[in-house]
Formats: sequence, C-alpha cells, structure tokens
Amino acid sequence: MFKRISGLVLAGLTAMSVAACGSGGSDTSANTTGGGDSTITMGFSQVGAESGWRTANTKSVQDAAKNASITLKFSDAQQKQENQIKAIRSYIQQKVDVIAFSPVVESGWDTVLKEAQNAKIPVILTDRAVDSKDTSLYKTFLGSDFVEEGRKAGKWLVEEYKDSTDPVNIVELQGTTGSAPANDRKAGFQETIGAESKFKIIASQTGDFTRAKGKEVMEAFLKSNPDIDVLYAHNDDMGLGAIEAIEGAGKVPGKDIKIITVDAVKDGMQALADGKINYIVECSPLLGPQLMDLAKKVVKGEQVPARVVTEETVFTQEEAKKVLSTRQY
Ligand code: GZL
Repeated sequence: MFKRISGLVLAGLTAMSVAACGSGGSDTSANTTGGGDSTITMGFSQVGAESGWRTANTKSVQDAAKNASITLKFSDAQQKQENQIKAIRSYIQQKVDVIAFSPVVESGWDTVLKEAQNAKIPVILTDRAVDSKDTSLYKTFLGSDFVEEGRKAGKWLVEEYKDSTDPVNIVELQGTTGSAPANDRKAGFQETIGAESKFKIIASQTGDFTRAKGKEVMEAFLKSNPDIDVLYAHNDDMGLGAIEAIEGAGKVPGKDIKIITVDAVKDGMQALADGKINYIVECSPLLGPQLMDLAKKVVKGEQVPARVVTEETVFTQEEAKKVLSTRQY
C-alpha cells in the first residue's frame, strides 16, 4: 500500500517497432519508424489479455507510445510470471532505454529487477505493484489505490444495508491469486465491512479476473450456498460471468443477489445501467499517456514521484445510464 500522490499527464509523438524479445508470451508491435537516435525505446511486459480492462489498458499504452514518439516493444505474458521475467530479460539484452511492466503477482521480482538495475535500465511499475523491500529497483509506481477501491465497495454495502439488522451473506470472487489488486481489494473491503457483524463473507475464491472462471466459481457458490445476498467481484468480467450463473440458477442479478464490481469497463457499465449490477468502483486502464510522460522524465534522469495514483470515481445505476455513451473504454 502506498501513500497518495496525485497523478499527472501528457505526451507528444511516437513510433512502434517489431518486438524482438525472447520466447514467453506473445510479442506484438507494429513497425513504423519514429524519430532519429533520440527516440526512446521502451520494453513493455503486459500481464495478458484476461479482461476488458486489460484490453483497454493495452490499447492505451500502445496509442500513447505512438503519440509520444516512443518506440514500443510489447509482450503479452498470458498471465504467467515466468513469461514476464523472460520478456524483461530480453529487453535488458536488447538494451532498451526503459522497461515498464504490470506485475501479474506481487512477489518474485527482485532478481530480474536487480539485473535491470545492474544494466542501468530504469524500470517503471504500471497498474500493479510488487512487494520488493528494495524500492530502488524501480523509479515509480503508476496505478490505482486498490485498497481504496475495496473500501469504496465496502462503504456502498454498509450504506445499502444501514437500516437492516439481518445477516448479509456475501460471496467474493477474488482476482488473480497473489496479485496486488486481489490482495488489496480484499483488504479494503474487509476493513470497511468488518466493523459490522451482520456482514458475513460465506465464500471467497479466485476467479482469476476472467468471465469464464467467474461464472464457474459462482455456479459452485450457488450450489453450496442457498442464501447468497451479495456478490463482491474484484472486476467487472468476473461479475459478468457470475451474472450468467445467477440467471442460470433462476435468480435475478441485481435484485435476488446484489452485485458490486470494480473496473467500469463498457460491458460492466451496461450491466449496471440494465440493473444487473448495483454498484461499480472505477479502476481506470487509461494509464498510457501518464506512463509515457514518466518514461521521458526517467530516461532524462529527472526526478519523478515514487507513487502516482490514478484519479477514479464510482458509479450507481443512475449514473451509469447518464455516462454510458461517453465512456472511453
Ligand atoms: C487493476 C488491474 C486488474 C483489473 C482487472 O488495475 O490490474 O486486472 O481490475 C484486470 O480487470 O484483469
């Protein structure tokens, strides 16, 4: 968990090149020439393509690289840490100017980050954090405050049930095991509801941030728990999969079982506007411009904040109806 420092902004013009990084995951980049020798080359290791959020985040990074005159080498780790480590090592061998990545899990990065440090290649964490004790291993962490996102979800639930003393049975679909958003969204939610004994988390399991797994785990929850009042899903995609399971069980999502999710991607906001989800905590994937701005500063050796927190909000069903047509992702 980091202290809050408010975030920032912009960037200029770019190009992308063919990613030559090693095996492990899929490497994709368009090849257009950027500026001369002064063009910055960034090696970016992405978690995967597990959710609507991730797809939007990838597009934001790739578009921002193009607009900021940064040559982007991009790899998709298919949600495997070993693929990210291979990609980072490949970027080190290619002597890129800066490495950025979204660590799929919090632990196990010190060795490869030390290799980047020894190669004098600065590293930027984006989206997710690592639990390395040595914070000199990266220049900055740009991303959401996931604990706060969990607190926001919990606060809505406390308010929603403030006039009731009956037990409230909650099931929780956790994000990827060991990931910062899963750990912190769980902690923030528990911190907020824990003060009231009527709230009981009767089942909690990972759905790995995917629709398919969210549906599968919710089906199991429904089979073993006849009296579920609330679902807290750590992202929209798992919530959308759970909606399929809830409807398959003959129950009405948003009414028989209230649903809180995190992200606010288009499909989630549509379900919110349709009344199938009750509340969404926004987690913005549009980190690309801020990332490129930070990369330029870091490559120039300028000081950057150790922590840059993205600005984000929350949505009720009424608010979703108003903003749906204007959403960027
Ligand atoms: C959060 C991000 C999470 C999203 C999920 O910043 O890491 O990963 O909430 C995504 O949708 O899969």
